[in-house]
Amino acid sequence: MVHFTAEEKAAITGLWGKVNVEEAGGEALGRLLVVYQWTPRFFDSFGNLSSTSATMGNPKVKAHGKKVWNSFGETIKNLDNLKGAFAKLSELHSDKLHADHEDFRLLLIVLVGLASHFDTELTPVQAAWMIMVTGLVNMPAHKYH
Ligand code: HEG
Repeated sequence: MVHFTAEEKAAITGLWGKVNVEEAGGEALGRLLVVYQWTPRFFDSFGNLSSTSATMGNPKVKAHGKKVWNSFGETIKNLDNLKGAFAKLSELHSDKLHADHEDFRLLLIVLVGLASHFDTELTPVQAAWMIMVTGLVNMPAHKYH
């Protein structure tokens, strides 16, 4: 279990504070679905994901993206116990949804790209931070053998 110093925690929380969850959630999920073309199969119930514009404009994508990032933000409040904070979601994504843990990394990479887009002060170092933290998240990973 990784232990963060107070400074590291402040850096992570500060960085997350710059992410516009309202907009970035749907954008990031939309980009994941467009760019990584095996990912829409998880979202059969979301309706039309057949093109870039259909995916980016799909209200279910926007709503779900927001839900995902809100939940991620909640978890960032629990940096001392990431594993515990993700326990339930981990179960859902691995046991029920069978999401590939590589897809989490990809989702986070699109988010980091967006974070720079929304906040021009976000430096590459900060973005790297986000990847590192979120790399820990890899929710379902510990469930796979
Ligand atoms: Mg997941 C549902 C969070 C990555 C596929 N995801 C959910 C839910 C949350 C969540 C909070 C709702 C749970 C509920 O209703 O009880 N997801 C979440 C986070 C992250 C993530 C925090 C990454 C940081 N999800 C993720 C990835 C995939 C995926 C990478 C697949 C490529 N999630 C997925 C699906 C559902 C959820 C298919 C169910 C959607 C539905 O039908 O409502």
